[in-house]
Amino acid sequence: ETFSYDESDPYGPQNWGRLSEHCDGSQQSPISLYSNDSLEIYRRPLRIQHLDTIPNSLTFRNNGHSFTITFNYPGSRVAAVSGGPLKNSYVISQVHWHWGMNDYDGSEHILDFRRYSAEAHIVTYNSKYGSLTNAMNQPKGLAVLGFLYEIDNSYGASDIPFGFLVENVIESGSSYVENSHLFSLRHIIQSMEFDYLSYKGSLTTPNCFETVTWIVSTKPLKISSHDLAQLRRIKDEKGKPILMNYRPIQRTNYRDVDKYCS
Ligand code: SG4
Ligand code: ZN
Repeated sequence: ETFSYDESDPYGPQNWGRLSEHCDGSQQSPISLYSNDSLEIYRRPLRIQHLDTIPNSLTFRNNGHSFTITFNYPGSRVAAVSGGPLKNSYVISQVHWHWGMNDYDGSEHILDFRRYSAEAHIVTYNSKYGSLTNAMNQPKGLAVLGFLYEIDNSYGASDIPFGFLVENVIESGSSYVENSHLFSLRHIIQSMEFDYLSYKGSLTTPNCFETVTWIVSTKPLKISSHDLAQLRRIKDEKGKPILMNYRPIQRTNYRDVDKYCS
């Protein structure tokens, strides 16, 4: 059986614990974040190595739950993140998005009482584990960079042309490899000058492993209603469009959330 986001489904979010006990753990994600409530404030920017390396190829995939782009970097020049809260170098593996039924919900994290229109997750793994699969269930195995989106319908404001990107992966399980470069991480990480909040949490889908250092930018990106609507075209295993794919807010359980300024 596979999970769903439908509260009335036997494998909906409140029952993900049936699929993996980790989903009932005490350090789950997403949570509500507050940009001015942090105990610790650090002046330690993230560093991203080889951000402008052109991947050998990009793999676009619809896994039935989200739209994912996996980066295949030339071996010696993988894009990697370090600094900030990270004690090691984390290799950038893929990016995917979460969205909602309408323009005013869709993000997984809530920032200052506000749910944003969508959220991009750049998934990275600790280089000492060699691969995403190996790192996923290991201590400090993953770091996920989260970027929130707000609606901006003014001409040219939207950062990503989702229409082109999703075109060939509308059906669940479909994927295709692209060698030209119509998408780059620069669309999301526009500059290293962003403030962010960081806390210890989990993957937001089963198996919900509690191995993720979350790094959530407090500066929202822009998306147009039209581009956002393109994400709702992709279909789940039942052939129905995925209208929303964000997990409900989890208990913070007194975890620390630290603030980082660049
Ligand atoms: C989405 O379903 C992605 O498509 C998954 O990516 C991802 O799993 C999952 O979300 C959970 O990631 O940043 N939201 S999250 O916590 O990255 C992983 C793939 O399946 C392991 C490749
Ligand atoms: Zn995600």
